[in-house]
Amino acid sequence: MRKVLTLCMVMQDGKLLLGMKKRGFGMGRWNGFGGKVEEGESIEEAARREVFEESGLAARSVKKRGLIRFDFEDGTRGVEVHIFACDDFEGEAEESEEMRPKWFDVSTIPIGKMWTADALWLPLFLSGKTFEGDFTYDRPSSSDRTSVIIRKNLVVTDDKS
Ligand code: 6OG
Repeated sequence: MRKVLTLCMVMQDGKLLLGMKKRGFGMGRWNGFGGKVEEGESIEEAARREVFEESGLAARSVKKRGLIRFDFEDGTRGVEVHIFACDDFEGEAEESEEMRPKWFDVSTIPIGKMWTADALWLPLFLSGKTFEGDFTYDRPSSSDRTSVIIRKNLVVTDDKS
């Protein structure tokens, strides 16, 4: 079974809060905040809990924006990442054991130091769309090596334009 994970992109005044992952899966990359859904909690509750644990921000509400399944050709177990937006929160972002948070202008997002597929779905996210996709990477990213996309599929699920 795939691991079910959350990923929450926190936005305020046109800026995006990212965290530099200090340990574990995706270490050395900037990313949104999130982690595993625990037993007895909904995916949305997990998203809010992880934002608080990793950034210190108390999310009053989050909105579901995307679902992406990631697989790895090297045999690393695949993950199902539920992507949320949050612009309704309290507190100031603070460094945690797992993440060093920083606000970025949308024009200076460090896309070269994020997971490779983020360059494809983040523009959809930033333009307010919802989306679903499947990506296969060769293997997980590390601080000095970016994952390579072997297969990809990404669709907008609410195109009202
Ligand atoms: P922990 O294992 O540290 O949670 N995550 C990914 N994020 C992006 N942008 N791309 C991926 O492609 C990802 N795979 C996992 C989900 C891991 C955190 O990293 C996210 C979680 O927020 C493979 O608890």
